[in-house]
Amino acid sequence: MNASKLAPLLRRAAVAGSLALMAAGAAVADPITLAPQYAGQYAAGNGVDATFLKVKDDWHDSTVLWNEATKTYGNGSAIGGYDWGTGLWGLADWQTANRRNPPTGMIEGSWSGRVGQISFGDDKYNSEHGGKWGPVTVAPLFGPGSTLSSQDNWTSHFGGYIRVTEAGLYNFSVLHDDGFFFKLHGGGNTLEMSHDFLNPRDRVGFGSDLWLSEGLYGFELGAYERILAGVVELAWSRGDKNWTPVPTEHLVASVPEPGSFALMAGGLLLLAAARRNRRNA
Ligand SMILES: [Ca+2]
Ligand SMILES: [Ca+2]
Repeated sequence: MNASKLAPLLRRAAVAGSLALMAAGAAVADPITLAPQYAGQYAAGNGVDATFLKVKDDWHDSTVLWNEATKTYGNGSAIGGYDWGTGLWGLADWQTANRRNPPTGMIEGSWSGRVGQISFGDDKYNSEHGGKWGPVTVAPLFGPGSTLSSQDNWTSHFGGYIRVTEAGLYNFSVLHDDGFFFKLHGGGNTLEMSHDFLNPRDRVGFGSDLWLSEGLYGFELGAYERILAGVVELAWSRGDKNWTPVPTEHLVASVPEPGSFALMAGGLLLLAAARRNRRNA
């Protein structure tokens, strides 16, 4: 088998991750049972924490590998070494941008905050592909008043918990352009799927449905787009491949702790004291 035939197979394996490998050979994959990280009924969430980064379009230090002879990703030499190799090309570059201290000169702008359902993109996605794949919210980076140089070369990062209130079959998918990784934590296990490098936009889900029960499941989602249209959307289905974005009330930023109300009340008291001081000043 030559490299060009092998590459799509490898890519498919990477997309579906270990789940597809476990299901190989089975006509219909059995559901995978995943216990929650925190069992029980939890109050509705108000979204999760997110960070969006705008990488400079002329950033020229990609460590994604490219084989010029076979025209394939994943081996060869770093794309940042080629004249044409500016911007983001894959998960390795996502990791570089999202380091605690990204390289000087890489990041042009950023936005961090709480978001509701995870369904974001750029103007080009909405105008050219929103009709087919569904319209999304324009990423906060590119909101009104944005002075960024373009809506290309941007990353997103979301983390928190998915709140399940009814036991049953579920699956998760990520609509992406150009790439992503998704991790789901429960019962001491982590399920992961990813789509590295540059890809035509697509929605990718786990190869098997998951049997989930009431509670909170930790998750992390990272995505990036290089040029033209960009999108990231986390959706779920109830065992029927009927995808809808995970609703905001099922996205929880942090596990409620006993005594959190007392902490909040303490915070309010401090705020009140600060206001009083200001008035006296
Ligand atoms: Ca774009
Ligand atoms: Ca794109």
